[in-house]
This record gives sequence, structure tokens and C-alpha cells, in this order.
Amino acid sequence: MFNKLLKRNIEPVVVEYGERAMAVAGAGVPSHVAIIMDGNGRWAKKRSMPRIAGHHEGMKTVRKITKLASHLGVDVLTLYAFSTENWKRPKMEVDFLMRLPEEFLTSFLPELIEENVRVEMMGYTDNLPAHTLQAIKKAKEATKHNDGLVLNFALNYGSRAEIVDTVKNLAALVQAGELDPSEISEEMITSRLMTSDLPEPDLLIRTSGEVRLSNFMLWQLAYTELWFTDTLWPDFGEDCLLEAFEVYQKRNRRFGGLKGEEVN
Ligand code: V07
Repeated sequence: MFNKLLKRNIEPVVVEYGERAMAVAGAGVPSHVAIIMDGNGRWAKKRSMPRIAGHHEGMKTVRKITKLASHLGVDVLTLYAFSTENWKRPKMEVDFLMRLPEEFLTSFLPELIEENVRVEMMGYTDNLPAHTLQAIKKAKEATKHNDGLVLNFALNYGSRAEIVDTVKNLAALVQAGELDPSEISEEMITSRLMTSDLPEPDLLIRTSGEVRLSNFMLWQLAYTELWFTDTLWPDFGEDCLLEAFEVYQKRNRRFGGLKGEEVN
């Protein structure tokens, strides 16, 4: 823990965010935080602006929250940027969304490199536009040696499809005579999901008042602490992330430092 804080250089946290952030950083920060960034369209509507203006504003929140999470010592930040269901939205909105990774990375890639952040993506790449994939490929390549926060964008991701693919993969092994159905284990499924290289999320945050998982990381969230807020994603400030972490830390303390499943 102390090493982690030293490596990440905790000093700027105090300078930038104050004592509250220092207390949070010192009291067991969740290792993997996943966020459903909801409410961008509603934020825009409230201001009589087009939905895309909300998405654009939401991108600025991504920058802010990534930076704070990194400074607090979070290991993995998974952000749900685009679901497999989002293709049903109007074409012009989808086209705009598919330009956001490029815009985000054009503006912020130097900062991510400076922050020692490694960019990753999980989701189906087959039907993403080439320009979107190109931008992400470049960012992954430019940050692949960074060993700080992993910024994992869930893009064109759907949890049930991910599980179906895993089942197909195991069924093929059975058909080939390489696997007996009785040998199928949780670990065999976990290791075939898109998150095979990541720890399970410790904390899930969903903004904008919706209290659902909406096909996000269903398998991976089995033991995750869930935290919901009415705040819209573009309004989600540093204070909101600190509040979520404080709630998480209070819940964990109730188990005397042990996770619920380890108490049983
Ligand atoms: C998107 C902004 C945040 C609010 C939620 C929806 C809109 C950042 C990215 C991104 C993705 C991959 C990457 C770098 C940045 C992004 C989409 C939408 C599709 F490598 N924000 N953001 N991608 N929104």
C-alpha cells in the first residue's frame, strides 16, 4: 500500500484535492473501479442542448476522474463508453460517439502518458469504424509500457454476448473431445472472458439515478460493492468519486477488513 502511494506520488493529491482525498487514499482504495457513465443526454436536455453536447461534456469528466483515480492509487478504471445496445440510437449520434475516442485521445494522450496510464479496451471490434479502432490502437501502443492506472474502456461491450462466446468456446472443446463437461469450472469461464487479465471490480458506480446493471459485467460483478448516485455523469466531480470511495471504505470496515465472502 505504502509502496503504491510512493510510486504514484500521493503528494499532488493533497495539493490538488485536499485532506479529504488524502484520508481516502490512505484507507484502502478499491483496486478495480467500474463506472456506468449515465446521464449525458439528460444533462444536455436540461440545457436545451443536443444530446451530443452532453456526450462531449461527459468526455471532460472522464479526463478529470481518470486523473483523480490514478492519483488515489486505483489500479484499474473500467468505463462503459458504448454498449452493444447503443447501435439502436440515431445514426448521427452513433457517428458522433464513434469520433469521441479520437477526440479524447488527440487532446489527452500526452497527459495519459505523463500520468503513467495504460489505455486498454474491451468489447467487440468487428463492427467498429476503422478510424475509431485506429485511434485506440495508437493509444494502446503509446501507453503499453506504462505501469500505473489501467484505463479500460468498455466499447461495444455486452456482458451476455461475452458469456455466450465463452460457452461456445467451451462447447467446441467438448465437441473436439478435449474437455469433459464435468470439468467445467468457474475459473475456466473467468479466464475466457474479456476481463481475463483484470481483477474483479471492487466497486461499481452508476450515475444518473438508474439502478440497474444493463448488461454490464454480469459475471464479474458477483461480489462487487454497488454505488448509485442521482448525479448526471457530466456533473460527476472529484467530490463524487471521493464520496463513493468513502462509502466503500465504510462498508469494508464493517467486515473488519475482510470481504463479505471471506467471513462466511
Ligand atoms: C464516450 C464520453 C463519456 C460519457 C459516456 C458516453 C460518451 C471517452 C471515450 C474513449 C473511448 C476509447 C478510448 C478513448 C476514449 C469514449 C465513447 C463515448 C464511444 F480509447 N469518452 N467516450 N468513447 N463518451
